[in-house]
Amino acid sequence: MLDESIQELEAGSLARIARAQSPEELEAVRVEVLGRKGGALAQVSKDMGKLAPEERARIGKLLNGAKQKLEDALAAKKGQFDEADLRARLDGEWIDLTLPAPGPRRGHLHPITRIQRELEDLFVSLGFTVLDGPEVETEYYNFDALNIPADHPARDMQDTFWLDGGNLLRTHTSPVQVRGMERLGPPLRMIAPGRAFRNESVDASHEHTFYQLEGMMIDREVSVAHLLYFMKTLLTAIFHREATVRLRPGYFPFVEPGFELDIQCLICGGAGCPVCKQSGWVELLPCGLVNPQVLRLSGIDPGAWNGFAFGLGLTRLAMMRYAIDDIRHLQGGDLRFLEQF
Ligand code: FA5
Repeated sequence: MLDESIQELEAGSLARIARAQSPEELEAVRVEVLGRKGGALAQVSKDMGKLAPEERARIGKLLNGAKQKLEDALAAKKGQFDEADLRARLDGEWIDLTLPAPGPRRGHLHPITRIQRELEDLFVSLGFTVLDGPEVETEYYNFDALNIPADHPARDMQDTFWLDGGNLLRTHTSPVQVRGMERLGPPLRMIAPGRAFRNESVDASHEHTFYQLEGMMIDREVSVAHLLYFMKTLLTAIFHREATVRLRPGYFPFVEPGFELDIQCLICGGAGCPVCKQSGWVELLPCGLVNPQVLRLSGIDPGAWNGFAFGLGLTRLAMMRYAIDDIRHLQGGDLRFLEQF
């Protein structure tokens, strides 16, 4: 009886070991058959006490033999699993050291920087110099030298971030005109791209920090025709087609006459949207002939020289060029937005 159950158990277990598909399955067989408590072989050996001594020795031998065979079979099978596992890892973790390394991720230029560089190239090709000026300005350069004295109502047109000590964050790029006139003198052809800051509430077309591109030309006989020629050249270069513009009288103390050059809103095609405040037109390019008083304040004789100046809204230009319907996207830092350019 006992002989038979031991042989059956051995043969059945060896077959299960051979069939096992995973180390976990193998371990389950081991516990079931060889487990010290409750294992099938342990159950069999319990009955040995009832046997006669010679019979007990014979069955004991048989049991030990079966146990040894099963342990050997388990170890061999486990070895197979370990080897397969190692092979899979070696395959998976193999590195080809001769492959070229992945290069660094390339960035790209911000849409405003792209337009700024295009305009710089254009104006340099027309004989203009690119100037830079400080973002923290004195009251003199931001206002007084531009014919906006302290009691002038035009100061209220641009809400100013004042700093401790009386300096300010420049409200426009026009102070660089003054620095250019002082440093280089006439004749002068200069542009000054850069940031401007205004303490005003932010909406779809207004930011507290935005980009302008200032331009100025001083020569012997500069006229409104020169001004219009350069403005049209500028807009055609940016939009690669003739943009629809309109010219209105505009008031700035530093130009006389002054104009507002508006562009028909390219977001809505002139039908009206939040960017153009439903008017169909976007203020883009205030300009005019330089007020003789501004020349005089910078030491230039208005009897001998005159000129034009303009203050292009570079951020708004980028919005028109790329059909961006909210100015806040441009400096929001959201990569999903920026990666489109
Ligand atoms: C000026 O800043 C004058 N310095 C421009 C100028 C220069 C006139 C030289 C004549 C001669 P204005 O405040 O209109 O003007 O601003 C110029 C342009 O900057 C606007 O047409 C607009 O495109 C842009 N701009 C003004 N405020 C904001 C703002 N908060 N957010 C974005 N763009 C703005």
